[in-house]
Amino acid sequence: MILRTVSSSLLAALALASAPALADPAALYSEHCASCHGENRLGGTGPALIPETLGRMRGPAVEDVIAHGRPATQMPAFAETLRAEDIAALAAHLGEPLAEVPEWTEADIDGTREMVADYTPAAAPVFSGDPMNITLVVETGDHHVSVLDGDTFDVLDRFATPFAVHGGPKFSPDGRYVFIMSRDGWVQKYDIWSLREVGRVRAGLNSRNIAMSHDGKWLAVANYLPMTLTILSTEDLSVAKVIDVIGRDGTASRVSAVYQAPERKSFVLALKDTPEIWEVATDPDAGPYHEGFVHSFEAGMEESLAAEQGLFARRRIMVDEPLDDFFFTPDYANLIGASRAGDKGVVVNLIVGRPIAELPLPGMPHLGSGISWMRGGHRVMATPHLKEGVLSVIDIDDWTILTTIETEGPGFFLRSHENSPYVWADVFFGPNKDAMQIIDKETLEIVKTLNPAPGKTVAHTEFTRDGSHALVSIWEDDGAVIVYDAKTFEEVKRLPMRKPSGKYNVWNKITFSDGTSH
Ligand code: DHE
Repeated sequence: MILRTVSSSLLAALALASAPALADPAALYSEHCASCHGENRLGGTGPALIPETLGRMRGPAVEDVIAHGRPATQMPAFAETLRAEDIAALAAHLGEPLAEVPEWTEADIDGTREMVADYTPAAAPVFSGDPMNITLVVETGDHHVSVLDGDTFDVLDRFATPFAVHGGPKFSPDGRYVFIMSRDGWVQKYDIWSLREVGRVRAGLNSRNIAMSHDGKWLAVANYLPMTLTILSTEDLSVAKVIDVIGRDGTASRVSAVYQAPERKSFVLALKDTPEIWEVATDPDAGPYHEGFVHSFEAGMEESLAAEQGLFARRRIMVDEPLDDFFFTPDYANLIGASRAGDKGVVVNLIVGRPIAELPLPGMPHLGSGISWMRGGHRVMATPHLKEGVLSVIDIDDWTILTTIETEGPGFFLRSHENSPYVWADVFFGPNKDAMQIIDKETLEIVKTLNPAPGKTVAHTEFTRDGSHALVSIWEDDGAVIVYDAKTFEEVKRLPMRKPSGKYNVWNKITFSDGTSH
């Protein structure tokens, strides 16, 4: 008996001694990952493997991707090559922030610029449909965009995008070109008339979204890494300017998002780490940024504005705390930003350059998805909340909350169209994620709940140019875009797609349609 115990513990000790030690994750990275993802983890043929990118992606966990690869990509499966504990250590290593914040200068950006050599712009659209009724579908399942004819719903083209596209693609004001951004900071230019990619450039290392200038000449890219705003020429994607984002008190800040304010001929920036909103002029004749000067700045602060004039002049609007996720009123005179605590909306008037009202909006309002319309002679806006199953409806003439509409769960996106009497609201989070709820814009009552794919995530609506049809995503890898008759709510067509996320109609976007978030 004793003999048996001794021998089994001896065996265990021997087994432990002979087990290979846990490999160094950095060495594993260099051996197995660096050739595609870069020695510095900032990406190469594969995406960047840094927490800023990985932590924000929906999809299988990092360990799962290392073990099983990603279908239809170059990412191989390592389950046969690496032990489970090494995979776990490697995944943990990728979750660690980089030891040093890398530089990403104008020259670095320009070094990544690739214009497609054999691209020549078509003289007219190469398809017979209405170029203003094209709808783009971002398919995040395999990183592609499908180009849909908005009348026939035929797929005219399906092209590969950089890895992990996020936010709305932005169209040139004439609707011909579209710019698409990935979380890795790549910006891709695509010619809708020619159905061809024009080129791409890496404007940041980890980016949030992009905005188009009022005249279509400049594209701004909001970056987390490095903490900059990159402004590109839309013509050839060359760098026009890289602005370091540093608050008045010297704090460097990530840019949460950049928005286009065409009425004001400017970009508006939400800053993550400093209590300021920036406005950057896209008007070459912008005077010194002095509107509302006396209201927004204390005596003695004038010098910071004096030099700021002309193209890309910068104005600081001081607020009490960092705000992000902006909703803009259609005249771009006011924005509503969400506070970090996610319990209120702060209304900032861009003319006088200071907060003018506060709205109690608990449950993390998702103001960026807000849309507005006219109701009973008043302009109202509605916003979903990421943590509460309600939509808040706000009278934006007097900044009061008109009502809250209870939905089947917290939602992400809202959409309508000026020709539609309804708002379409998804219920992205929670057990009822398969529902799409339709709300009457006058009575503010839910009139219909659609369940096109029970148990699957149903999200994000876009309308056709005339508002006659609504397109809804089944947000799954073997998903679909469902085309509905927007009046009868009957399904007209189901187009199989790989995890379709956002959909963007050229006309609705370039005309800043009432039913779309800007
Ligand atoms: Fe988004 C738009 C921020 C998570 C899909 N998202 C936006 C915009 C911002 C934003 C600022 C407006 C940019 C624009 O269109 O110019 N998103 C954030 C976040 O801060 C958040 C909550 C956390 C993060 O990961 O960054 C976040 N977003 C997500 C997702 O998890 C989604 C569902 C899946 C994904 O692709 O990452 C997602 N966001 C989208 C989509 C839009 C978007 C599809 C464009 C909507 C539109 O109709 O314009």
